Amino acid sequence: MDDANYYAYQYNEMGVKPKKIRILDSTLREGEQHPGVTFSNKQRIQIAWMLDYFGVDQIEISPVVSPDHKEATKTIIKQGLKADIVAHVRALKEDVDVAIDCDATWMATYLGISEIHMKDKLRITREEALRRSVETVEYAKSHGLKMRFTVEDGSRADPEFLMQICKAISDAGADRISLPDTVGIMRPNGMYNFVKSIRDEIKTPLDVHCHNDIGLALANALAGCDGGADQIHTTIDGIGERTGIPALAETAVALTYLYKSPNNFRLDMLMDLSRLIEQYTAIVPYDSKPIVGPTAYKHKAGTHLAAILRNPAAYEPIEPKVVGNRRRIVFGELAGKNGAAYLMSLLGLEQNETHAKAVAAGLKNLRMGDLLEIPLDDRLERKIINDTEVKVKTGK
Ligand code: HCA
Ligand code: CU
Repeated sequence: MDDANYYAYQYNEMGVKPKKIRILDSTLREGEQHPGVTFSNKQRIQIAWMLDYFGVDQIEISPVVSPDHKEATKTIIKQGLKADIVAHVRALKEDVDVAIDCDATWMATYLGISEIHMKDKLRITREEALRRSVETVEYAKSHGLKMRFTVEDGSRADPEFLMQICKAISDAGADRISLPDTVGIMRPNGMYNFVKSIRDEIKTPLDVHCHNDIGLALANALAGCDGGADQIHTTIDGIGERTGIPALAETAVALTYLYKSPNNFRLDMLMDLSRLIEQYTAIVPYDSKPIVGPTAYKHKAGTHLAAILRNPAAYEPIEPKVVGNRRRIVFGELAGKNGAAYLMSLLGLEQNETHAKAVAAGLKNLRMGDLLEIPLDDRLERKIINDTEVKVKTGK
């Protein structure tokens, strides 16, 4: 671990014991619910292989959406991947039958349990919701399936009813319970309290599924894990209904570096996974997207360039190559004397303090914004750092 981060990590670790937090990736289920996203079966299979190689613990796919999806689910299950393949279906016997027909060993089923979901969406009473939940779990368990039950819209459900349902499905043998913040309404402390309230009463392992409607999905999911959950739902690039759920890249990096969770993720695949989705969906990650966005490792201001040239950790939390990204520096109005000297050394020009200052002033006076962007590799960096150091320092 980088020394530069030492004190920050000390604050982070205060009172938070490292524990293993798993990832369920739902690119093939929640991700396909993103407007405009639909994969071919070949693409679904490739995504599953790559997610498995990356090291996620579970991969979720819905076999009930279309015959195509059912086919993809069957084929992916047959691949014998390390990750569990979780067939995601509604809380209905006929849907459980589809999972069984796919030869699933793991399935997940969901039922809305907030008043608005029961009254206006499903048109069922609490009693019916409770009965349907228990019956579905019992039915799946009687067929030897491992199963997760999702109390959909759980963060907006009456806490007493939520507890009653969770106890009932847990007693019926559910292997995991997913506590979702379906409309992304929680703040981190709220998510902590929500999960903790269930954790204190029920032993069943808990998932958190947090939507990003207000931009708090990952923060909430992590707070939920502090509250007792041990599995976070993600998708590649965070795609999903509306504004989606936590991005795999941010979640995996946060778990590895900030939470010290022992996962063995192949973090250097993160850029490639993002590119794969870009290629299959034409959804380009926005510029400043953490970890995989085009500017995640670009440095621009003169003061930043000067520091980056001596030690990149001055303005980077983790090295770009760790996540498959690349460091770039941007030359333009803000490049300053050090940036200019760097640029001159790249062009093979002789540099000294006066020339470097003149070039910096020239870049500023052009008023053309960013003129040039250069990707760096270790060798180039070392060479230029040394040259720039010597020449700018001595000013000769
Ligand atoms: C859905 C709802 C869901 C389920 C989450 C889960 C949600 O679109 O089917 O199964 O853990 O956000 O509540 O995605
Ligand atoms: Cu969701």
